[in-house]
Amino acid sequence: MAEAAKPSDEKLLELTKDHLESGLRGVPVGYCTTSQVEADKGLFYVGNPVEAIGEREPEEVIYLLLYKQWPNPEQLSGFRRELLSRSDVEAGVFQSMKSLPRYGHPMKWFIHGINTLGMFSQNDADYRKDCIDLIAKIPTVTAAMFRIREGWGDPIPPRKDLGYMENFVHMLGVPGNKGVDNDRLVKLMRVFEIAHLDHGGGNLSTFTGKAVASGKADMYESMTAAMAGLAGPLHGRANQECLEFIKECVNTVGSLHINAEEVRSLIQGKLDRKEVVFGFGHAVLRVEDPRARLLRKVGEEICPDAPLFKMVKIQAEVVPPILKANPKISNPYPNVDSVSGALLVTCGLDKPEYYTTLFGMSRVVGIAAQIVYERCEARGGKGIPIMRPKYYYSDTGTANGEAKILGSG
Ligand code: CMX
Repeated sequence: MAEAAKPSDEKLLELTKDHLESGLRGVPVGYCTTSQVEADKGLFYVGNPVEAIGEREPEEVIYLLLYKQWPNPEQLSGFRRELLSRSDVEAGVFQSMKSLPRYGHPMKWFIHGINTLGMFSQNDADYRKDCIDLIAKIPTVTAAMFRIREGWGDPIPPRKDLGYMENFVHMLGVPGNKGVDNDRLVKLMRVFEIAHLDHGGGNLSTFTGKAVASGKADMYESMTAAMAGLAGPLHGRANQECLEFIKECVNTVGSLHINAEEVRSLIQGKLDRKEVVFGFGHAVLRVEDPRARLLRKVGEEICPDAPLFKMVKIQAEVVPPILKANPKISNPYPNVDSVSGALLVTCGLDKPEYYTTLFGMSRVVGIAAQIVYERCEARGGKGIPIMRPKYYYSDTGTANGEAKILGSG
């Protein structure tokens, strides 16, 4: 078990003017009961290092995040039945998707799907019930979004004999003429799902979802807001940008004989031109993201010789020493997005603009679990109050000017 950060009753943080306009970096605001990110170790789900549990059944890990303990065999099969029994989605959700413009970004479709799902739910603001409903239905909605937007055909209903990710791949029904091997996609999606389920309490999408829920917006409204947060290029959409970057590197050095020396000079050139080296660095971690290792392990199983994956592996070796030479870069190591896109392409999901929706499909779980805690369990069950941070009035329009403090609003 990881050593959890336990705040004492002592003063937690001396707030200074430097904390203003810093995106709340390092400002403690609450508790997260599902996961924690440790700068020198990585991500833990309820105390379990994600790298050690990345190949378990996705439903087991979802159960762990929801109930804070591993399920026994009966609990696991009961939970699976529960998810399956709630996995069907009203036809009206799909009908509404059919009217959306194909050129709209998939994240906008995904957000629309969650919002519409909320309209078809009983809307009784029962966070616990809506949490399980949303987790059960989100693979159905995501798969239908792919099929309708890509023109692959009508949505495929869930099968009651398949596991959570097996069902997703079944409902996706990626057309066979792309040479897709579904077993490989299943293997990848099981680990991808687990790797993206949760990431502590303070990441933008999670924090946004909880903030919106604090006004007692229901689970679907809160999740819609959370996913809009995830859609930004500095947050969830980084996985789309990372694949574009790897493709560009392969196109530049050629796919036949990817040579470490050429990759090294390509990366150095990018840094010299002040360009971003995608797939490297992290806002919190100061070591390699263990999820990158986890996904590279899957890559060794499903596509060891694919040029994009070879580029991922060479970059993991040659990029950190180059980035380390720049003292302002806090973390020179690979992050989770350095790998995932290259693997998805080799399994037939070759359009990077969809990758954030796959991230979202998984992250819905952690955010929903955290919303349940904040709405139904925190403060002895009362829930945390509506969020209302303080802002100082400034007529200079800049933090560099002296803020006029007019009292609380
Ligand atoms: N390439 C180029 N410059 C980088 C860099 C990288 N991979 N990582 C950090 N830097 C730069 C930052 O842009 C920043 O520059 P300025 O001072 O000019 O603004 C400086 O180094 C210091 O940054 P930092 O303290 O190391 O990192 P931040 O917390 O500011 O940013 C992150 C973190 C992830 C946005 C940044 O490392 C980055 O842009 N990485 C590449 C994009 C990427 O892979 N994103 C996926 C993140 C995955 C995840 O969050 O899980």
